[in-house]
Order: sequence, then C-alpha cells, then structure tokens
Amino acid sequence: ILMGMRHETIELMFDFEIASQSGRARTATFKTPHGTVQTPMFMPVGTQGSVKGISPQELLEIGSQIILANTYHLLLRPGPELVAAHGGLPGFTAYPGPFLTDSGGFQVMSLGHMRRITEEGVAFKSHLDGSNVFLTPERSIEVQQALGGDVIMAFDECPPFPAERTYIQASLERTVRWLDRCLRAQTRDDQALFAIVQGGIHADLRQQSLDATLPFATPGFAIGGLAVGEGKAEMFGAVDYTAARLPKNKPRYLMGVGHPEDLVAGIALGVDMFDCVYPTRTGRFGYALTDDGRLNMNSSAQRRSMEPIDPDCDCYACRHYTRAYLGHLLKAGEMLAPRMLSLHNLRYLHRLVERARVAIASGDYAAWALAWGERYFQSSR
Ligand code: PRF
Ligand code: ZN
Repeated sequence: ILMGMRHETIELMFDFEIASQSGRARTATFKTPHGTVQTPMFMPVGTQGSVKGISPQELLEIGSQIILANTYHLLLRPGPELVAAHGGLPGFTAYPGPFLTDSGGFQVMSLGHMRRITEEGVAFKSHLDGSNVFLTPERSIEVQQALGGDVIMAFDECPPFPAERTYIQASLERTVRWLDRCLRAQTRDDQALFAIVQGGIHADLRQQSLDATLPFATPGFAIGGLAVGEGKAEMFGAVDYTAARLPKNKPRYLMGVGHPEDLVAGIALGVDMFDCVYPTRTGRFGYALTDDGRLNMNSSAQRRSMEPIDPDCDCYACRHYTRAYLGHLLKAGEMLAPRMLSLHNLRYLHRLVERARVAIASGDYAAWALAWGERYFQSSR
C-alpha cells in the first residue's frame, strides 16, 4: 500500500508534459522538486559533484538544467554522510537546480578492480585505496537517497562489448530483479527512480528487457548498455528499437551519449535526455565544438585567427576571446583555456538541443536535422 501511495505522489511531482511533436521527436517539460526542465536536454557530467572547471553560476548562465553526479565516486569519497550533512548535492555543491545520480553499477565495471558480480550485488576494490566495497541495489538506493538527486537510477549491469548473448541475457534478467529490489528499497517520495533497459545490440534481448521492465511503470526509462564500443549503426539500431517501445508519456534517457551528431539522431528517435563527458573532456584537450565540426584549437592556424570560436555562440569565451588568444593559453598551459573550451562546448550542446526544440515545435525536425548534418559533416577540419 505504501509503495502504491509513493508511486502516486512521485507521478504527480515528476509530471512530464509533451508540448510538441515532429515525427518521433518531441519537446516536453519535466517537473522535478528542484525545478522544471525542458526536453530534449543535455546533462553536463559532474562526477565528483563538480562539472570540471565550471562554477554553478556559469552552469546556470549557459542553460544547464540537470547535473549528473556519480554514486560510485561520491560513495568512495567523500562518503554519502558528508553530502547528506550539507542537505544533499544542492547544499554540498551550491548548484541549486536538479541533479541526477547514476547508480554506480556502470562505474564499478569501468573503474573498480577485482570485481565479482553475484545475485546479491557487486564486490570490488576501490580504485582510490584498494579497500573492499560491496554495492547492492539496496545500498545504491540508500546512497542515492543520501546524495539527494531529483532523479536516481536503478542499480543495473552494463555488460562489456562484445559479450556473449547468453551472458547479456542472464545479465538483463538480473538487472530486472535488481530493479525490483531498488524499488522496494526506496523510502523517499521526492526522487524519481528511473529503470534501465539493457539487452546489448540484440533486438530480441532488448524486447525481453522491455517486457520485464515496463510493468514496473517507473517515472522514466533509460536506455543503457550502449556507447560501449559497438558501431554507431548498431547503437542507433538498438536506440531505434528500444525508444519506439518505451511509453510515450514518460521521459527517455540515453545513458552516456553524446556527441553532437548523436544528440541530433537520438532526438529524431524520440530520446529526451542525454549525458556525456565528451564536451568537457574534449574541451580540456583543446577542442571546440561548432556547426562546422570540431576545431582543434591547438593547431597553429587557430593561433593566428582573430575570430571567436563561433560567431553564433553567446558563451563568455565567444563574446570576449579570439581563437588566437585561446590557442595561446593552451600552448602556455594556462588553466583558463580548458575552462573556457569546456564552457563553450557545454553551451554548444545546450544551444544544439535548444535549436532542436525550436525545430520540433515548428513541425519539421527532420529538415532541420538534415541541414545541420550537411554542414557539420561537410567540414574537413
Ligand atoms: N548503466 C548505467 N549507467 C550508464 C550506462 C549503463 O548502461 C551507460 C551505457 N553506456 C552509461 N552510463 N547505470
Ligand atoms: Zn562559445
């Protein structure tokens, strides 16, 4: 009975209203306790409770709406108690808007060592000090409740690529049993727990995962298990199949994706939420995202350019700096360069999804996406 009541409260608190549609693409507003957000959207990654080099004030200025943080990292350091003592992530980080926390399963597999998966959970050694840690669905939810994100993720397993079909199937079945345990462990009614659909790149396994996951009727659904080394055609085949079978009236989140072209394609398939370290990571390496492709700001050609990175961009870097200055900062190893390129790249992805929302509302998303792609891929930079 309590679980049923909580379900109703959460449904009301996390209202998802579709405003317009074009083909399978849609715009919507998604209500959360820390603010209402517009979808499709891109979520910056703040693994340690900080989007590397970018202040909360800057995040608000560039139009960030939800920040992603990681259970795995914050559990190992500084520990959920310290974050909870600050009133959760908004108090700890001074970012006042919504957070989404990932459950830890994926990060254990990519960062932890000597991990052992059993029905009970995942045992692993911390990548920080080698200590033994045991993460279970119940513990992941307990930690995510302490972190206080508005959206929390089910504890799942993302198999590596490639993996045996039989392994992917056993793994997706375990992920469903873990989802059931996550929902039973949840005691707060102000956090939306999203289920994660697995199944690799196989349509029949995606279908099995969907059949077992959809009855839980969680307030949102994620597409997991992709962008792990499969090709783009295989990835979008799985996104196409899965997104088409998710409920229309709930947000859909494609985990760990992506690149500008992945957002444009994912939105066409009906995806609402994306996250990726790409804009900040590639920015730290000296690359800038533009409609003409990715610019290498380390190149000597850029160090002569009196132009901004992107004349259409309204970020601080584009309003104030020439490419030549940013190139100089990079060459000199000044920390302002990675900061400004990260800021610009995040603004680029936020503007990209803003333009996608306008195109969807205008009714011809496909035409906009095609025109965008023609210019983006034509560049030889
Ligand atoms: N599961 C979780 N987090 C993730 C993924 C997943 O499958 C992915 C897939 N690339 C990224 N982040 N819990
Ligand atoms: Zn810019």
